[in-house]
Amino acid sequence: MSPPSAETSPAPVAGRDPDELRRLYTQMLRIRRFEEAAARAYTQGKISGFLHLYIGQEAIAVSTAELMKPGDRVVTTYRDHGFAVALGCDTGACMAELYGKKTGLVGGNGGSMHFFAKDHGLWGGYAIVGGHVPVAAGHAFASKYLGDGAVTLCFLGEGAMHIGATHEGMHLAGLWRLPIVFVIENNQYAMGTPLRRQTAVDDLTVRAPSYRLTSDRWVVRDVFETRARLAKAIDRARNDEQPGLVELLTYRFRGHSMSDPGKYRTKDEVEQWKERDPLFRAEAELRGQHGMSEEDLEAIDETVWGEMDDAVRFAEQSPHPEPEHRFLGHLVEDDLAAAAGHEPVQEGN
Ligand SMILES: Cc1ncc(C[n+]2csc(CCOP(=O)(O)OP(=O)(O)O)c2C)c(N)n1
Repeated sequence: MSPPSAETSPAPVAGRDPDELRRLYTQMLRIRRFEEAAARAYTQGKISGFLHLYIGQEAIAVSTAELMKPGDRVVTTYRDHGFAVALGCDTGACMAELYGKKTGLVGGNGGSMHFFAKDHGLWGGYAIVGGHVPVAAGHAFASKYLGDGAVTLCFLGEGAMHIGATHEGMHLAGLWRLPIVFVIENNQYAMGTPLRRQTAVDDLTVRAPSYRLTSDRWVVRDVFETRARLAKAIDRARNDEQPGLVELLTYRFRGHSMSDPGKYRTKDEVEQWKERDPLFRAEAELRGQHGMSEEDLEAIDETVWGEMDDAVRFAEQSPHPEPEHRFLGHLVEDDLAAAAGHEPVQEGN
């Protein structure tokens, strides 16, 4: 696949605060190492079910977390771990969720695809492609109705742009001028299907005007640039009644899920995208422009790995939930639960 047409000249590095870059780099690295630790546990048979990794897309979740104000909401897909980590969820609880343990983010009831932490602004990972888009529009409608000033950020893969529910959600957001930004994480493939075999257009933001959404589109190579451009879309949605559609050209370096070896792409293509990898570029900038030593970079990595080792240990030592715990947080009528001999459903997180 040739480089996307939205490729622009290299991002400027002058005047960038090295301490800030180091902080953003560390956040991206925390997501990558979390995902690598999860992949290892999965390969060892300690995690079951589906596991979709966010490796390559970290700059998007990190930029988002930087921009969110209290009350703002993220509604996303099953590729949700990166958002939880970026939004400040405890990595032990995240890992325990993957292990299906009682100490997990949602008590082990959700698993990889259904992370949820409303206190951190994460209003769900959703497994049905496009199904969460009207849900996100509903969140934004609630904000507008209540006048709470919050913005909803709805993340979707490019594959979700070919789903009816997606367009129903965008349509209402545009009609009702809802405080929402739809962010397409175009990682080039929906499972093994490349974009050119999914849709007749290259640029997915061509659909924005038909819903009266503002739009922007760029290659995610730089965390500062991504943060700055996302900030504009969020600001317009929050303050000017201008909902937006943003297409972010990115790449997942692993397969669709752990069961996909990703053989449908060439080594050259992967190498091209590795050069754009925001994590790799941030590290190169820290080393090259800001004179950070190998020892300092290694020290950051060791600290991050230490956190992930602790998270894995926590998950492994945590108890499995009792069978009746599986009813918690589910939409089950209390009397049905009672008939089945269980406690009424508690308000869960
Ligand atoms: C409605 C629906 N159809 C099919 C699936 C199976 N499925 C799971 S992920 C996926 C691909 C989605 O690709 P994309 O939206 O580009 O997101 P990505 O996985 O690349 O992040 C499909 C078809 C599903 N979960 N939901």
